[in-house]
Amino acid sequence: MTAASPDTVSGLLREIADVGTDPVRGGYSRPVHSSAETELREWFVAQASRRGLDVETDRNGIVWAWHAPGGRRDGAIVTGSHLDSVPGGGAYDGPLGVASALVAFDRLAERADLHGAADRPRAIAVFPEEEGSRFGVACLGSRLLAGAIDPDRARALTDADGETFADVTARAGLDPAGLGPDPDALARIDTFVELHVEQGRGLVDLDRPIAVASSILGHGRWRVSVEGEGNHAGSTLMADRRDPMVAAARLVVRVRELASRVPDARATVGRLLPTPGGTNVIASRVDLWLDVRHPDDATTNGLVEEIRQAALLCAAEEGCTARMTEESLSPTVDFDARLRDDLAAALDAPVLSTGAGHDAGVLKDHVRTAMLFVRNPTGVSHSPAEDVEDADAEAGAEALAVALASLLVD
Ligand code: HGY
Ligand code: MN
Ligand code: MN
Ligand code: MN
Repeated sequence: MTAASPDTVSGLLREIADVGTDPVRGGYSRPVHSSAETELREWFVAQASRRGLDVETDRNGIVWAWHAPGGRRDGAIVTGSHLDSVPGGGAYDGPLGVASALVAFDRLAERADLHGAADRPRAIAVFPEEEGSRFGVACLGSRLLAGAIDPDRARALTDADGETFADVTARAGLDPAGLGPDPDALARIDTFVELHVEQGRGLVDLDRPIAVASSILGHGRWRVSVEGEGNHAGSTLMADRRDPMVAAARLVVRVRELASRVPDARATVGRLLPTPGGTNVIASRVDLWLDVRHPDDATTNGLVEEIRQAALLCAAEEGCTARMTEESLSPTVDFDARLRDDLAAALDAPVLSTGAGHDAGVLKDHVRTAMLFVRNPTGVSHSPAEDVEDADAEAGAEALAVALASLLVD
């Protein structure tokens, strides 16, 4: 039995509160394999090692911390989340699940009422590039693990500086040729439970600290490239312009109009990149990235097709051309109903859906999967305004420990 760990979730999060702060955007910018995210993974490895867990990084860059009595790993109960962030993200999206997993493991080790099946293997997993903020594909690590992305496509993904995921993977000490499906790793997992800050106000409105997830909204990402004619801002008359920025701006407004007509649809252009991007330069090209979500996948596809048509029209009106390419698509995910209901009963917690994607959503097709949400008083996420009260963070770790203990004796 390890000595009682003084760690609390909020205490652990305070240890990393200065890592990857973003003075320009506010909040945190911790892209995968950046110095900040690497520092966070090293912090996790130290925390896990201090707890006597066997830590290893697999060929997809997923960090696993094992409690494997007698070296047995099959039938494992696994929890975990991610440590990378969106640009200017909050302190909890990802790290709350990782810190809660460490504290839940402490409680499983220390508390007889939570001891579970002592000989049952359990692990904490930390997935890389969950946000897709650097290489454009969300849940890249769990998609590679599950065979949900072609490894050659993953290797060739590039960041804003033109670095490939293969280059960055190699620099992180991994063999890019090793990236790809890992059926043995999946086969070892009996159940995966991810704890995550709620990205919405469901628990605030219910005045409850914890929820069990029912589903994840289907969502996808598309890149629209608008080509025009770059030129001098001063010597080009207005009548002589083919300005892709104007076409792109019209399209952004059109996206809002089209999505607002579809009940429960969400469509966002959160990123727009003019090339070359000079104040006194008419852009030659503008790239914008589209995020579209809806519970019904066919409705998502229909709305995306309308937006594609609108892109062609907005471009043509400005003498430009446009093309749209799909970057990633995740169907709506319904979590295991029996597990959902068992956990909701055991935790006396409400069941809520989420509009945010998660690694659990990728694993769900391969292993029995559940998610727990912890109340976020602001309901805001992907923003420095994201928040979790200390007491709710502890309640989350307790709920996770109870959930894991119940699964360990399943
Ligand atoms: O974009 C999402 O829904 C998730 O936070 N990666
Ligand atoms: Mn997240
Ligand atoms: Mn996120
Ligand atoms: Mn997520």
